[in-house]
Amino acid sequence: MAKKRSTHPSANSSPNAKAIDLDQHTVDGAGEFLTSNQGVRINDDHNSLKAGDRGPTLLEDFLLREKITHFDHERIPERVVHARGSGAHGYFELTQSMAKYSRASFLQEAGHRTPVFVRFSTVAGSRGSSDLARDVRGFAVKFYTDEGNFDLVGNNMPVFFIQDAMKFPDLIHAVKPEPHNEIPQAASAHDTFWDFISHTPEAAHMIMWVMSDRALPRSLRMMEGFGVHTFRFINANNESYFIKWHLKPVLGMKSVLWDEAVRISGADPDFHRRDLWESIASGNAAEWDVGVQLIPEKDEHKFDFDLLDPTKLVPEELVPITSFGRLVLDRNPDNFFAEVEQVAFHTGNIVPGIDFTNDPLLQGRLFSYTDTQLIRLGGPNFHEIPINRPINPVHNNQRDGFMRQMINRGKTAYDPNSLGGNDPHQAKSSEGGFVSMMERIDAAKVRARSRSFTDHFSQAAMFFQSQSPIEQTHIMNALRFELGKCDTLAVRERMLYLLSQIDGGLADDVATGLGMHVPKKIDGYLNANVGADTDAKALQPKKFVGEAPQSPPLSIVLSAKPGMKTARIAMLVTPGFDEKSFLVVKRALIAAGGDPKVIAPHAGMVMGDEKTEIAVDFSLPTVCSVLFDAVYVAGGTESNTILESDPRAIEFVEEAYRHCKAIAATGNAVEFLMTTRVSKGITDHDDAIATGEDRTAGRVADLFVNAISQHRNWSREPKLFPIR
Ligand code: HDE
Repeated sequence: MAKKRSTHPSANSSPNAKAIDLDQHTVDGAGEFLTSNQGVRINDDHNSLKAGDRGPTLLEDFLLREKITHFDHERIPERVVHARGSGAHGYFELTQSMAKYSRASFLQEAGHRTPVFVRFSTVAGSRGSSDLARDVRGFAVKFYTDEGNFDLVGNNMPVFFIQDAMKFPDLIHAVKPEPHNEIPQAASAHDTFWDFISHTPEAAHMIMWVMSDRALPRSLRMMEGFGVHTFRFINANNESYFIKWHLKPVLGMKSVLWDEAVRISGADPDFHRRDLWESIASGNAAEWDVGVQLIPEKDEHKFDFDLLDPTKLVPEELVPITSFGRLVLDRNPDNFFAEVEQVAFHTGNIVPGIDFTNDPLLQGRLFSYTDTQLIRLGGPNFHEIPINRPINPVHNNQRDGFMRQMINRGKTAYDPNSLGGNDPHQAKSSEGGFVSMMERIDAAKVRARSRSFTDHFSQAAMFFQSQSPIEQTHIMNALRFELGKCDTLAVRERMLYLLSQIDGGLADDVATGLGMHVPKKIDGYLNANVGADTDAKALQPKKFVGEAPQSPPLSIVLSAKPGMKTARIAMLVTPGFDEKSFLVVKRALIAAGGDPKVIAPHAGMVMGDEKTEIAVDFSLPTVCSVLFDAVYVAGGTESNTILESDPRAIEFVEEAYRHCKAIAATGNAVEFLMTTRVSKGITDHDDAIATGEDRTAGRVADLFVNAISQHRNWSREPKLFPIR
């Protein structure tokens, strides 16, 4: 059983602390006898105890009862939100001391490493739902610091739908499957969600984010993370700075198209989970630059929005990000349930040097997370589950409860005491004792929303207008899709009106897709989130007029980082493939950091023109091109005739073309491409299509690598799908 926590290998502040060590809790059973939970060796695990081999089973069969009882209790309630998740271990390395701003021990010495566990998630779907839902992604980081656990329970979008925790159950009930028929799963495209949103203009900014490509990440390793709320850093002199957390993926941000997302959901609903798992297993750690926007206390009111309003972001043009560390995920969990399912995050898990603000959404979260773990993990001792334990020792007078693991010695479980020497005892702040920031509050007790929270459209407009034209089109198409799935006309109408308050052009374009007109006014008020005695009229947001300031970091396309590290490339081969050109392309892809996979009409081995056999990674019927970033078709003696007669091969390349991916072909595979819709791209000299003779494979490979490094050729999309 568990050693004393103080001997935990990660508990020292060694800069080499790699990841939280759960080894002391892991077993693999290799070479061991099968036993009961009481340690009794089992002789027959296949047959129950019966009165005769054709007779009734006996109640005394303690082995059968134990096995079945445990099985019957295998499920715990899934998370109410963020049920679908994936996790990984790693570390946070401080690259620059933040001692000037925070006294947190893990932020003092550059080079210091803190073990972390991260859980990514979607929000709306159930545990078994697809990874590719159009949704916000949770990005929750548990830092096992040597002063206790600090949890950054963030998202991949920097703002939220609502401003006050009181609205959270309404929001979630609206987005979850409708209660009468439990439809649809993991989707916001239905009446109740948009009905709620159409009455909730404070969601306008977040809606722009959720309808954007940010909601469809290519990989969990390629999305940003944000703390969302404004938090505080507190330094050793008790000076406070407002902070906004930012995590920027080293691989850059990348997304998929909605059409791909829909297909991936069928072809591989574990697409993100698998991608994270496989990349870590193959030695490619996922990495983010970690930083904060720092705002001195005196600047609290210098913005034209309220720092406490979680529907607002602080544009990087106003406050640049101070980057100070690396978050690296380099180890897969040993057991999904024990780690990813049982990990319990809590916004209230903070350490000295970090503090909260009065953001009313954050304040509500401070209640919710413990409460939810109590029902989910079944009692008050969930902090003792290995993945949730801090790496430094825990001593207090809390006792007993379901599943208590700690065996406390001595007879005192109260404070103050003299019988136990009054230990454990309090720590002075100079000894690391946590002291809340002394914030002066002098106010009337009210149930109200601050007037400084009523501008709902300026930042929504800023986000929309900061997108590249292609991303704006994706937002428009997303809204056409989502509202097109709403059965109730009044919901669509109110949404069109709400969109017209953000951007008239966007509202008109969405309306065209719905075969409707944007209404000039709607019945009742737009903002229905007011108390019964409140004057609703005074709380209606003002339409955004004019041009919004541009913020390029808000756009994935405008802030793209070229590169193809870990890109997955399909190499389509047929028997008799041209080995030389195949190898030239394959080597170039690997040299550029790509991950090529061989795909052939059948599984097993495939022989090239020089009689070398290579292993097939996937047969054509088991995959489709949405699972890859790019496609290369190898030439060969018969490649064109074999592929031309295979509808799956045709679909494979045409789909990649439709999704603006890089495509390459050598030798007579080019003839094959010319028989498909890709021929249009070849004749149009599309930048992301590289073709040539087998002997020019080197040049083809260079062009191909360059095209994959751009991720997508977005200029192809308007040619294929002109807006109507
Ligand atoms: Fe959460 N949220 N949340 N949330 N949240 C949960 O806690 C809640 C909010 C976020 O991988 C729950 O353990 C309330 C914002 C993540 O385990 C629950 C409010 C942000 C995760 C809960 C919010 C988040 C959760 C469900 C409004 C982005 C997954 C199960 C006041 C900054 C953590 C659980 C994981 C999970 C409540 C709003 C992020 C019910 C009441 C804003 C990443 O406690």
